[in-house]
Amino acid sequence: MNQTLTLALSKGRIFDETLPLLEAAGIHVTEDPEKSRKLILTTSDPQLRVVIVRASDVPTYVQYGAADFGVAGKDVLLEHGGEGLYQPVDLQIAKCRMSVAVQAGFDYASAVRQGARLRVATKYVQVAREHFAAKGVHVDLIKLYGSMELGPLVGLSDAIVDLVSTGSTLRANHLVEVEHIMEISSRLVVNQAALKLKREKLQPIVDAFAKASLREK
Ligand code: PRT
Ligand code: MG
Repeated sequence: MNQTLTLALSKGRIFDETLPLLEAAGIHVTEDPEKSRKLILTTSDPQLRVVIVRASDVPTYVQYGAADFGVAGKDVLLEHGGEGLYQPVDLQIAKCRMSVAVQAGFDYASAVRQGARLRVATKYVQVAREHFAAKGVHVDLIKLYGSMELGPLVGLSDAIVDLVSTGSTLRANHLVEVEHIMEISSRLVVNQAALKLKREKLQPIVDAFAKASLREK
């Protein structure tokens, strides 16, 4: 069996924060995705290559076996559904939280108490739907693909569900966090067939990632 492995990563924080984990597994990525337009990167291991895809596409590449494994945020995995994916390790990287935010002046608590129907803009419709349903809050969800923070400022929505890390994006746009939905970190995702067929090559890397991620906690 061909033991060549493909790892799917997204540019930016996931790539940057996965590099130390790869180094811990003795693997060095020999090209920088910020400097090159290449979508397939070589590594110091001739049997391992890295493909650069959109963060939200990582689970899809791994699900279909176009990549054997990848790194994806819990936010992305919850929206994808995780079908066909084995998730052996919480890597404890790219950490943030998912929250509900509204414009500074908007009385969210009283709107909820009065049973108002709220318009909520978000990229995370699955998580948002479950969150508000569990609280018994009636919402109309508006699907966006980015810049959710703009929603309340231009009257598109009453609230947003978005990821927050330092809080500076919310502050810069006069928004305040009113509810904390969940903590987010990135997971290693592995194609289930690859795990069986390429275990000899894959397992040591999974183990090295697991060991290195314990230090991130
Ligand atoms: O950018 P693109 O549309 O291609 O995709 P993406 O936004 O999903 O990718 P990327 O690389 O930005 O994020 C990859 C993963 O990093 C996400 O899936 C999360 O699991 C994780 N992560 C960790 C974050 C953040 N922190 C984060 N702060 N993802 C996004 N943000 C954004 C947030 O949406 C908001 O716009 O940063 C802004 C808030 O940051 P603060 O520091 O101002 O609070
Ligand atoms: Mg982004």
